[in-house]
Amino acid sequence: MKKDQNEKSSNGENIKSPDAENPYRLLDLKLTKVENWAAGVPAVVAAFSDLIEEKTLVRGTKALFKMNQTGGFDCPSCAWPDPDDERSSLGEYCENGAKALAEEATTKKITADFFKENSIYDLAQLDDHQIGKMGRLSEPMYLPENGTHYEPISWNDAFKKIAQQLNTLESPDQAAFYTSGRTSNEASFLYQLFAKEYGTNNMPDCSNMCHETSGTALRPTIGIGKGTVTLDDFYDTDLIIIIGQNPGTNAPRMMSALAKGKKNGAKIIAINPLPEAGLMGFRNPQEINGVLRSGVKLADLYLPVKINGDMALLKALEIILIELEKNNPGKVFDADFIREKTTGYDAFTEQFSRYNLDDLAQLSGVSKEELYQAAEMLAFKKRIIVCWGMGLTQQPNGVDMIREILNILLLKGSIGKPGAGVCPVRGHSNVQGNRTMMIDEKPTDEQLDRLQAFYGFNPPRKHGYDVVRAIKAMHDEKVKLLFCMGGNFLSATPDTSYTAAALRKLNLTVCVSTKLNRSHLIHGREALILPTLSRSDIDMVNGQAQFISTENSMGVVQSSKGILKPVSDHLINETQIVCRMAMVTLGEKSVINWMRYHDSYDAIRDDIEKCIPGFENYNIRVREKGGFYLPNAARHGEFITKEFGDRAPFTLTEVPQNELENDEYMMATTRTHDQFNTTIYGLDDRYRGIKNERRVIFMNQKDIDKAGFKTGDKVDLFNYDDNIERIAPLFIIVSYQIPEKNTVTYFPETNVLVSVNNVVKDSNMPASKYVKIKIRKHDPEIYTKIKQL
Ligand SMILES: Nc1nc2c(c(=O)[nH]1)N[C@H]1C(S)=C(S)[C@@H](COP(=O)(O)OP(=O)(O)OC[C@H]3O[C@@H](n4cnc5c(=O)[nH]c(N)nc54)[C@H](O)[C@@H]3O)O[C@H]1N2
Ligand SMILES: Nc1nc2c(c(=O)[nH]1)N[C@H]1C(S)=C(S)[C@@H](COP(=O)(O)OP(=O)(O)OC[C@H]3O[C@@H](n4cnc5c(=O)[nH]c(N)nc54)[C@H](O)[C@@H]3O)O[C@H]1N2
Ligand SMILES: [Mo]
Repeated sequence: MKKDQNEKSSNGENIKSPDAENPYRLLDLKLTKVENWAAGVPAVVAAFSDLIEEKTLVRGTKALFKMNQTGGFDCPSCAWPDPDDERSSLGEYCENGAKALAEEATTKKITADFFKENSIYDLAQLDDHQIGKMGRLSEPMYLPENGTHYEPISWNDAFKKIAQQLNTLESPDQAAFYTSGRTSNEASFLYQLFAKEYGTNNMPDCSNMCHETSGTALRPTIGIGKGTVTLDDFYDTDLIIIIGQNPGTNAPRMMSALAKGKKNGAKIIAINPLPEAGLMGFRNPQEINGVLRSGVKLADLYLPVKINGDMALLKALEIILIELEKNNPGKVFDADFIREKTTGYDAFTEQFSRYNLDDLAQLSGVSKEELYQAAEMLAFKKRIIVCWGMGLTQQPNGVDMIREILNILLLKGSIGKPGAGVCPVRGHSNVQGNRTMMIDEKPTDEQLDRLQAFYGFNPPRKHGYDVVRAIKAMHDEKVKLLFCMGGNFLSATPDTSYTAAALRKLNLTVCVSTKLNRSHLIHGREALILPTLSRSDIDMVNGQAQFISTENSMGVVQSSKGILKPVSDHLINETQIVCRMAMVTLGEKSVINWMRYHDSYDAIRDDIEKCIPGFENYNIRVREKGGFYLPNAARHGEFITKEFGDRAPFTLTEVPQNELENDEYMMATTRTHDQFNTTIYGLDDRYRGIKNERRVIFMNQKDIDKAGFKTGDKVDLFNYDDNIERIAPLFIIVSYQIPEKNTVTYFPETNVLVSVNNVVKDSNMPASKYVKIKIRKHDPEIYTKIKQL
C-alpha cells in the first residue's frame, strides 16, 4: 500500500515513482450562486468558450452542428438517445457534449518530443485538468523497464511486444482486457472475440462501476437488463420519477424530453440528497424562448432523501399506496396486471406488517407529509416512468432498491406499455452497445454457443474477472497483463493506493487512448500507449471514409461518421488495433480471418448479424435514417425469465439501518458540471455554485456547527473500512443544502477513500456513493503520515 514507492532505475539511481493521485494543491475557491434551473444562455456561452479555449472554434463548430444529426456522428459524451424524427436545427448537442467534443477536436497534440521533455514523474505532478489539456495523443509510445520517459515505438514493434507477453503467460487468464464505454459496436465485437479466441473471459469494463447493478436487478425480473422505455414514452406519460440521477449535468439532452413531457401534462418527482439545478428547472438553449425567457419548472415535488435512504423511502411509499388502495379499491393498483403478469403479490404485501411509517420516514430523511404527497401523485396515475443513475447503482443495496422500484411499477401495472416503464440512464455513449456485443466477464452459454457454432473455436466458459476482482487478482499476481481499450483504469476505480500498487505489479500495461491520463503514468514493468481515432475523426479504411455504429440508452442502433481530419497520420482505429494485435498474437492458430475485418466494417457487421440476435440485415438497417431498435420484449409487456417463466416477480428486500458514529459521516462521490468521469474539462461546478476548486466537501450547516467548523475551513478526510486508514488530505468545507450527516465530494479525488471491498451486493460494483468518512481539521503533518501508510 505504499503511496510513493522508491524504485531503482537500471543504472542504480533512485527514481521516485509517479503519484497516483492528484497533487494535494488548493486553487482559489470562489463561491457563487447555487442555481435552480439548468442550461440557457450560460450553457451556450460555456459550450463555445471551451471550443475557443481548445483553439478549435471553426473545426469544433462545424462538428457541433453535425453531432447527433442524421448522417453525422454520435456525441461522444453520454448515451441519451436522439429524437427519432425531428432534430433541432440549432443542433442536437448540449453544453457538456460540446465540451466533450472540444476535448476531442482540439488541434493540440502530444508528440514524442513532449514525452522526451517530460518524465512520467513530472507529468504526474500535474493535476488531471492540466494533464487533459495537453492535447491528443499522436503516436504509439513505449516505456521500457525502469524507464522514466516514454519513447516512440512503431506500431509493428508495439504489437510484437504485446504478442510476445501474451504468448509467454502461463495461462490466458493471466491477462485482463478492460473496456471503457466509447468503443464502437464493431470494435467491441472484435475485441471480445479476440479475448475469447486467445482464451479468457477476463473482460472487466466500466459497466462494472456504472449500471451493472441495473442489469443485475432487471435481467432476472423482467428478462432484460436494459431500460424498457423510448423517448416517445417521455412525451406522453403521467408521471416521471428521477431518483439518484443528475440530468442537468450528466444527460442534459434528457432535459428537453422532460420539458416536452411536462408540456404534455406529466408531473415530475425528484429524489436526491441534493436539489440539483437540472431537477428543478430547465431553459432550453436549443430554443429561442428557452434562451431568452424563463424556461420550464421541472420537479413538481422534490424529496431530499438521505444518502441511502431510498429504500426506506420506497417502502414508505408502498405502505401509503397499500392504504390508499384499501380506501379506493381497484383505483390504485392494477389488479388485472398483478394477476396476469406478476408473481409473489401476497408475500409482498404481507411484509409491511413489519414496518412502521414513522420509522421509515425517519430513515429516509423525508417528512411524512412529503411522503404522502408523493404517494398521492403515484396513486391515481397510470403511466409512470422511473429514471435512475449512479445515486442508486453505487449503493451497497442498489440491486434491491431497483427491484423495489420495480415492485412499485408492478403494483401499478406501469411497465411494458406506452408511457410507462424503467429507464436506467446509461453513462458512456456506447456502454450499452459494448454489452450487447458481448463485452462481459460472464457471457451466457447461449452467447458462447452461437460464437462457437459460427467460428468453430471453443470459447472459454469459465467466468472472468470484473473490475473489482481484476484489481485484486493483479494484487495477488494472478493477472500480469492489463490491456485497456479506452478509459482511465487507475483513476476511475476505487482504493487508489491499492489499485496503483496492483498496477505496478504487472508485467505490461497497454492503454489504447485518445488523451493522456493518469493510467499512463502508473504502469506495469513495461507500458504502451496506443493512440487512436475518436468519434468525431474521419476514419479512412482503404481510401474510403467509414462509419461505425453504437447503441444508446434506449436500445437504438445508429451509425456514426466522423468529419474532422485526425490530428496525426499515425492514428489507427480501434478495430484495426484489435485485428493487428490478434494477427500478431494468434498467427496461424487463429480460425478467424482478421484481415477481412481489418479492411471492412461491413464485413464485421455481416458477422455480428450471425452471432447476435436482433441484428438481422444490420448493414441495411444501420444505414436507414435514425437507425433501428433492438428487440425488447419487456417493452411490450413480456417478462420472460428462466426462473419465473412469463411473470415478473415481486421481490422481498430489507431496509438498511445505516448507523453512523458521532464523528462519522456518509459521503457520496459525484461528478461536477465540468468533468466527464476522469476527464476534467474545467474547475467549476457552476450549478452548485463552485468556482475554481475541486477539493471541496459539501456539508450541512448544522453538522459544520456541531463539529466546530466553518465554511472555508481546511480539513482532511479519513476512511477506516477493513481497519485500514485511508486519507484524502486538504479539502475545503462548503455549507450546502444536504441532509444532516451526509456529505458530497468529487471523484476521482476521493476514490482513495473507497475501499476495494466496499461493493454492491450481487453486482460487485464499487459502492462509491456510500463511503463512511471522518473529517478532521487539516494537519500539515498529514503528508508525512500518508507517505508512511
Ligand atoms: N457531463 C458529463 N456527462 C456524463 C458523465 C460525466 O462525468 N460528465 N458521466 C457519464 C457516465 S459514465 C455516467 S454513469 C452518467 C452518470 O450520471 P449520474 O447518475 O447523474 O451521476 P453522478 O453525478 O455520479 O450522481 C448522480 C446523483 O446521485 C445523487 N445521489 C448520491 N447519493 C444518493 C442517494 O443515496 N440517493 C439518491 N436518490 N441520490 C443520490 C447525487 O446527488 C447526484 O445528483 O453520466 C454520464 N454523462
Ligand atoms: N468514486 C467514483 N468513481 C467512479 C464513479 C463515481 O461516480 N464515483 N463513476 C464510475 C463510472 S459510472 C464509470 S463509467 C467509470 C468511468 O471509467 P472510465 O471509462 O475508465 O473512465 P473515463 O474517465 O471515461 O476515461 C477517459 C479516458 O478515455 C480515453 N478515451 C476517450 N475517448 C476514447 C475513445 O474514443 N477511444 C479510446 N480508446 N479511448 C478514449 C481518453 O484517453 C480518456 O483519458 O468511472 C467510475 N468511477
Ligand atoms: Mo458510467
